[in-house]
Amino acid sequence: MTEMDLIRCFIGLGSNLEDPRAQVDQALDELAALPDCELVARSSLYRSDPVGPAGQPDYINAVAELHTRLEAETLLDRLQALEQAHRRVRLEHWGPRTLDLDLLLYGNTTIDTPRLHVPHPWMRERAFVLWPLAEIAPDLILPDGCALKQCLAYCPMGTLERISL
Ligand code: ROI
Repeated sequence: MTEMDLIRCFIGLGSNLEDPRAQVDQALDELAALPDCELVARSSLYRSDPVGPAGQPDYINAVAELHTRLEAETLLDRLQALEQAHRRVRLEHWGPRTLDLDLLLYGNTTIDTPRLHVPHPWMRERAFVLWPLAEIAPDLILPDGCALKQCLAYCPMGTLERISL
């Protein structure tokens, strides 16, 4: 695999069920083991208040930088297979989950298909995505030319807490 073949991707990880720290740590190992992918960086773990229905447990979130030569839809298949392997249950929209793996960015590409929206449509509004992302890619420019640092200025850390690597 030559450097030129690789697309620089970022994956958002989140869990709030069944030992969320272990879910996210294990998922990072599983991302590192994906064929045709290289885990280049990972953020610390962050504790975040749930966005969505109240009364669900806090989340553990992180972001990983993955370089891949997989097509975006193929990478999505791999991510969904990992979610399934974590026995992800989806009882309600925006409800609690054992593992969420979101394809945040796929190189500098914008994708809008029925299955896949990249950049992730909500990422700019979510401190639990932007701050871990900035930890590993502070100088990132989004596909529309907006600097990540600029997004941070509009999305304060709030109650997001960096807990550990
Ligand atoms: N809230 C937080 N804090 N972290 C998440 O990863 C997360 N994921 C989701 C919803 C339910 C929107 N809320 C979240 O999908």
